[in-house]
Amino acid sequence: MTSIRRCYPAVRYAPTDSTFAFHATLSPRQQTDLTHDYTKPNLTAMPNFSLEGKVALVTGAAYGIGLAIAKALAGAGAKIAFNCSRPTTLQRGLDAYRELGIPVRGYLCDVTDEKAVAEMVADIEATLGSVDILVNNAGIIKRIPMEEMAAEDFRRVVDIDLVGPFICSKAVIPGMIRKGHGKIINICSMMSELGRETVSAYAAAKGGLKMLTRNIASEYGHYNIQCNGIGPGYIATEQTAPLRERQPDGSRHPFDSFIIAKTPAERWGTPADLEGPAVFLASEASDFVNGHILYVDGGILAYIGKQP
Ligand code: NAP
Ligand code: GCO
Repeated sequence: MTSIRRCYPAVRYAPTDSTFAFHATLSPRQQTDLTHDYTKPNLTAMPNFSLEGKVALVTGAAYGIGLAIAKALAGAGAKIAFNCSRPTTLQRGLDAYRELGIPVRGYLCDVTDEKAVAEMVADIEATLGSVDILVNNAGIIKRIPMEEMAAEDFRRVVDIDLVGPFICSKAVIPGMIRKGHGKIINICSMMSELGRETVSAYAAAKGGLKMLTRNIASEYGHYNIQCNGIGPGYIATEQTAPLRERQPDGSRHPFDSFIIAKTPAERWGTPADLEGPAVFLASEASDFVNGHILYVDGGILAYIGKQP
């Protein structure tokens, strides 16, 4: 009991007269937060991971990481909307959700088009309800040595991977403020922390996305909006397929072997590896986690690398 008490500031666990006097000076939401009596821990209770009744928009969720995250949020009870920028991809996504038995609203909407994003969010509000959870997942990469890269290519990557999350977040934040809560999850990258050859634009965008995450948390935390990032390690999707292509002699791609050696888990991640972290960051269980980047990388960032 003593150790539980030590974990919380005094006003949170001591239901004394002075505590109630302190409540009176706080907003209704803060008062509600303080009603929990930490002197009586319910050892059988789980934190609330349920997303029952929540509305989630996952951008670029026709396949790959976005689809896996949307599936997990649906499994936890959320109603799902997704978008992508190409008609063939939209159809592919709609087919995938139908096969999974997940009701979904799919939109053809480029995340860089501010007007289209605003219209999509308005339609989601009118049909499913206002967005409680936004996952900024849509993204592209161009692997081009920097001295050969056209500024136009650099701008396109930054536009989709960084300006897109700004536009989508901006579109849902007013509804979250009205509702009194909201969760924004930005899909970052190893390249939010590390650089490597050929990915200058992607690294610049994903590094920027990490800081956009912290800034949204800072600017809107007092509205009970949590904005966190997930930083996937190397995940086997179509985006990374060229890095895993078998060599003509059937052996592994050198980059594939490099990643296995760089990852303490000694494997590539799968989209499913991101499901639990996404549900956690979308749920009440993470209500005091804000501006954090949760790296889901099999240990890459912790590891100095295999000794020769
Ligand atoms: P993916 O397989 O290439 O899927 C990307 C999705 O984004 C597609 O549905 C795509 O559909 C959509 N998209 C692309 N441009 C868009 C735009 N302008 N507007 C709307 N949607 C757009 O990628 P992934 O590997 O699943 O990665 C998903 C996210 O995780 C990306 O942000 C990526 O950078 C990040 N990430 C991936 C890895 C990895 O190892 N795979 C690791 C770290 C982070 P359309 O083409 O139809 O638009
Ligand atoms: C690359 C990769 C990466 C990953 C991912 C790592 O070319 O290095 O595509 O950037 O996709 O973002 O976390």
